[in-house]
Amino acid sequence: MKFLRSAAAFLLVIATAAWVAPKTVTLSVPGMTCATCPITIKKALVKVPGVTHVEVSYEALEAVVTFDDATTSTDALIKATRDAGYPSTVKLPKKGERGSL
Ligand SMILES: [Cu+2]
Repeated sequence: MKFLRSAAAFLLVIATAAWVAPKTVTLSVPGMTCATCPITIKKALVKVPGVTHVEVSYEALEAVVTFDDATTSTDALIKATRDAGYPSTVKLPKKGERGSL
């Protein structure tokens, strides 16, 4: 019954993944000056353990980061961009926008 056991282990992994709710935060990164800046910032953010998705926009001067709340924190993300040379702050959603805190 080796198959059943690995199937059970697989289901457990799925259940654990569902238990940990991913969190998405938008960081304002005003220090971007050219089209390659977002690449540098994205590289720095994906290196942070727990980060699952990074979207950096040069036009909007912001980084949208999805991460595992239990593994990392917004502070760690801000530190990562700062260490890469781009200080950032949490962008609070405007009133009426989706995902308000
Ligand atoms: Cu640049």
